[in-house]
Amino acid sequence: MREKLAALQARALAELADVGDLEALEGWRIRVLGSRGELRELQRGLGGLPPAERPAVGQAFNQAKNALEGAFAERQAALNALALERELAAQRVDVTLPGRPPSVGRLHPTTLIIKQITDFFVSMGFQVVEGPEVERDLYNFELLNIPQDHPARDMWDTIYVDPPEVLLRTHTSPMQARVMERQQPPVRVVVPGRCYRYEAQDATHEWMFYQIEGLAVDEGLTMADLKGTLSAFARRMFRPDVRTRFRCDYFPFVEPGVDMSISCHVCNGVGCRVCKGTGWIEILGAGMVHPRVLEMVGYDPERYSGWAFGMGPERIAMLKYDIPDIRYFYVNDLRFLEQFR
Ligand code: FA5
Repeated sequence: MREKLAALQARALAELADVGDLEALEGWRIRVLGSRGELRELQRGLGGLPPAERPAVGQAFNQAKNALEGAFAERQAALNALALERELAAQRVDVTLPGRPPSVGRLHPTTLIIKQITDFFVSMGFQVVEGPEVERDLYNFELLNIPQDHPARDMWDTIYVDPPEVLLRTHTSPMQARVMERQQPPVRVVVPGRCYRYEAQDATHEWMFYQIEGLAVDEGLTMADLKGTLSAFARRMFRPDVRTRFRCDYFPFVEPGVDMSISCHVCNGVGCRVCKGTGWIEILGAGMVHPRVLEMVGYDPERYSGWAFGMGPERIAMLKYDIPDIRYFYVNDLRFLEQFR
């Protein structure tokens, strides 16, 4: 029995020395030290020995078991260290690689252009105010001198939320009445915000777009203030030598009403594809606030006069940055958006 035990121990230790990985080591443990392993098998023979020999042989078994377990633990520690070393080598970080820059957010081109436009008017003493996109017919039409059944309502293809009173504002002009009814002149505000129209999309029309409204009311304001301020705006926004042209236009809430064009930035007024051969590009609608509008908010039109304008910032950005299609603004294509900061 002792010889068998010594032989088992010697063979098992030799095998252990050859074990090369943790999986093989576990196999060795089960085969040699497991509950049905070789050592246990041999130990079962103890019962057949004369009682006098049993204690000494039993002790020899314990020594062999301790020696094998000790050798196993040592080998296991060595193999664990080896495995860790291999893993670290495989996952080595190359500290010389260039870092990955964190992606930084940027302003949307509409936000950028609105900021540029409102910054100009703020520098001229205007305040920036905002108003509701879901609006009442009263403010979107009635108080702007566009009564029910007035044919001018056809100028705005309206999306109704709860007809006939609640709608999505078709322009930012409703804020004219909202501002005037809560303050006395002098008034100088610009109102950027989203507008909605039930219309087909094309390269220059969206069903959701922004407008910036402007309104100035005080004693003694004239068309000269309107022209001077808006021409200064055009020079700041486009080029110092840009020319402006005002022509008659109709909006029920202004009298007289005008549209303002700027000299074409591509051909400088000579006539080209961009300005359709006219040399001019229309950028906004404006006019002197209609006396009826002043009256309806409780201002005395004999004492006060005002001027107002409305422009589309996307259309301004399209001109300024040579963007061929308004639909690029709201499809969230990063290739487009990443060009602005
Ligand atoms: C108006 O909406 C008037 N409220 C402007 C105004 C205000 C006139 C104050 C007088 C006094 P109009 O419908 O022309 O006017 O729109 C003004 C600007 O909004 C246009 O010049 C254009 O730049 C922009 N706009 C209008 N419809 C769209 C659309 N579907 N998509 C993109 N921009 C648009």
